Amino acid sequence: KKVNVIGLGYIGLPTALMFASSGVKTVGIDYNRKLVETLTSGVPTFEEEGLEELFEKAIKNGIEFKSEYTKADVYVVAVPTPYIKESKKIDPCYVVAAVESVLDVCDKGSIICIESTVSPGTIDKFIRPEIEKKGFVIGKDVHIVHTPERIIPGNMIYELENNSRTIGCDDKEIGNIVKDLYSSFCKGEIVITDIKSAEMSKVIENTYRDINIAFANELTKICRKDNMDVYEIIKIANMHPRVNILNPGPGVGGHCISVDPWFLVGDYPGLTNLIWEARKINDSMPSFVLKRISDIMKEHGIKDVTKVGLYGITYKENVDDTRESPTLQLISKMEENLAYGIKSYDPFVKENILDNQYMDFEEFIKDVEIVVIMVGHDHIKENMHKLEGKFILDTKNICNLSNTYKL
Ligand code: SAJ
Repeated sequence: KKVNVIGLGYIGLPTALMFASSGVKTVGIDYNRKLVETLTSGVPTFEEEGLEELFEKAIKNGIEFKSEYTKADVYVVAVPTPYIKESKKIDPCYVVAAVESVLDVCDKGSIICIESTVSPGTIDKFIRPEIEKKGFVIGKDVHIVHTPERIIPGNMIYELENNSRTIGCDDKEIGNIVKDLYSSFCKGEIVITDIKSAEMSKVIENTYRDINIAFANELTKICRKDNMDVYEIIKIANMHPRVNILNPGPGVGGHCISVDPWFLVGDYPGLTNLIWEARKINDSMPSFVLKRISDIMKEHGIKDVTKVGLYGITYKENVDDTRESPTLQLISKMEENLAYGIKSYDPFVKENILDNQYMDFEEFIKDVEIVVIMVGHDHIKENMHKLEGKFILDTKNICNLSNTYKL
């Protein structure tokens, strides 16, 4: 089988490389010509454990990168699915555009796999009508399948190979063809279901995690009020055989967990109070951190916020993705309220995206009195001793130095 993977971002690229490395004839397609050029020149476009080795193998196996759609047996669509801020509903424009472009080139009987996360019912509401409008009969001229992914940035390559997967389809036979294709690299169990159940299960997986993080964050607020150590309390509670509370933190970032629950809120208003409340709690955490910073400044008579430095700009540890990151949310809150000049540094962020962002760790440390650990990169764990003598607000519970404040 020949596969085209459309959208070469955080999900599409490793997936395309995985297909190619496993011997599937693969073309990666992205409308961003510059990205295609970079990939064609043999350079991966983001940092991820094991990605370079996989890239080399895929190139040896003849993977191609293009901006134009080409003919294939199976098209895997992995483009972003943002949500509309006002209505909280999904904006399927990129998926729809990709499917339309596939229809312009594909042969009869081609299979289109939507790998992008979509809200339950999106394929029925937005994709099917688009295909039919173009005169195609679904199930005959073209087949539509949902193949949501579950890989976690930071451990993507391992999880691509080892996670179980879901295939949502109208027709079991087509489901089995897609299952065989993914089995070229996926060793996990592959379950076949209907399309809407596959859409729903993907979205609720991320919603489940969001709600559980919100619980940990709410506990943090409760414990802070009475000056109790939330980490100690969670550690003890988690000794119960059926309790597993997640880690509190400065907020929930990334393009998945902070976005997908909104799909449910948008589509099921009145039925999603818990989900909405969890989103609000997680979104309130950057302001909670800001309040902690201001308390610490007051305690030590520090008036100048340029003495404060945020360590970590990405949405989580050891990745270079800054989408929806708590640090960016915190800074935007400061700008709204205080127009402050808070400093920042991140070893993974090589471009200057913020005012007062440092490119050099040592200089950053030299210039600040309060360091706020926003992200637990391995880099800071290895350099923790360099924070000796500073006040530290540790939102990740990774620092043992004196003068450390917890969340
Ligand atoms: N976070 C906490 N406390 C925790 C765990 C995470 O505050 O205990 C924060 C992180 O710091 C980060 C955010 O939540 O800001 C999300 O990070 P994450 O590591 O939980 O998840 P993602 O967004 O990197 O990947 C998720 C995963 N989904 C689930 O674990 C249910 C991944 O498996 C999905 O494939 C991915 O979303 C996706 O693409 O949908």
